[in-house]
Amino acid sequence: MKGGGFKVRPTTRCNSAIRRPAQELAILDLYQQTTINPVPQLILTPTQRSLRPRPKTGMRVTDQYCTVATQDNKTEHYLRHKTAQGSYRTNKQSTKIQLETLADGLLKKTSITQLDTDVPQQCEQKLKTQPLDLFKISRSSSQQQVNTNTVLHQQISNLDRYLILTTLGQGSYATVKLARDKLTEKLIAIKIYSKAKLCNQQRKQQLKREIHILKLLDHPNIIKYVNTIETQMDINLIVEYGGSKSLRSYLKQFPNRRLDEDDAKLLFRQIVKAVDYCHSLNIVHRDIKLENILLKDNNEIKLIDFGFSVLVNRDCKLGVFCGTPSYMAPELVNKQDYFGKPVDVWALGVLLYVLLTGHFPFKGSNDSDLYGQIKKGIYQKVNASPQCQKLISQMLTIRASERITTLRILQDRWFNS
Ligand code: PIT
Repeated sequence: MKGGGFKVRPTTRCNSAIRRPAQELAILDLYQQTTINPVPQLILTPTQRSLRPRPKTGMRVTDQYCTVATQDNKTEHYLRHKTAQGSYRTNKQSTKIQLETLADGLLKKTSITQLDTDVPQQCEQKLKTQPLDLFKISRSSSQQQVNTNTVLHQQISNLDRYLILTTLGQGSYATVKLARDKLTEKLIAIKIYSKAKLCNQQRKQQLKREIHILKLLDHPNIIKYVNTIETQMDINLIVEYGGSKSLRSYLKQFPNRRLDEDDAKLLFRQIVKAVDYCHSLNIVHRDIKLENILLKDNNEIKLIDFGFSVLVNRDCKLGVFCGTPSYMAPELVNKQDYFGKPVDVWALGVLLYVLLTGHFPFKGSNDSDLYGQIKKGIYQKVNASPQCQKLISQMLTIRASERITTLRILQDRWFNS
């Protein structure tokens, strides 16, 4: 690991070669059913962009596009312009839009032509009453059941809306960039997955799952999903900006890279609340670690990276061996099928231990050594209050069925003191 101190690189692993039980396959299939129509993304290639109406002097074209169902069951298309004065003008387009379904279910806009005419009063009225960022893509025109007087708004997902500022992080599959939303002026983070690296079906499926799960989450300590934009080369996952500092980099500024008990508790509480929220939705993160927790200057934490997260069924075990070795629970390193939630709780135990000591509870000079230590479950005592030590031991309990749950952690004495 960069910066030394830790014996084993806490990099994420996922071994799909390991048996995946039928149950997990069934869960994947279920996702596919619930995400048959992922929010369609309308993407313009450079050539198509040149076909977009040129803004008239003093006008700025926004990324706003809307489809209106008319009385006679036809569909009309409008493009919304923002004037220099900040008001909106909407022009009718004689738009021919072909939506092409890409292999991964996203939709791509392949042609657009334009003719300016007036907009029906009713449409203009609706456009005026809704703030721009409430507009959401609805359905692809090919799937649309056109109802009389229905207004379906579509936002042309265009990366031009964002001004890339800097790189926040670089991983093997993706790069995270900091950007500014030109419309809202807000900072956002864009995780850019290169399509070239998403070559196998499993990686694509994983990304789909990540996006699907992110969309379900709404918690103050979990990064919020904003949008997904597909371009020719990349899939851009846009999330709120949660700061540029991970808990790992935060710890580096302290002597021995550790916090005192009260400071650790303040952060740990927020992390447990985020994980408990996920578990209440039957979502298991599967890669809880210092690097996946962002910390803002106001000490607010945000859990990130749902790349290995999965929706679980209470009675079904999982079989995909993934996570980061130093944080892996014994049932994972034993390569047994496992229930997801206890695996997150074990990682929480490792995390609290690291916050308080500056080192991992289980170490080894290689993975196999490390796994041996994890299986034994013996770790050096933490220099903390007995209540805190007790909670750590309840999280680092070898038998998953006897391990404390997040719900119980929320009720714990040390946690609430
Ligand atoms: C930031 C700053 C940063 C990384 C991120 C956000 C990443 C966020 C993220 C990544 C995921 C995911 C959800 C959120 O599923 O350095 O503000 O893979």
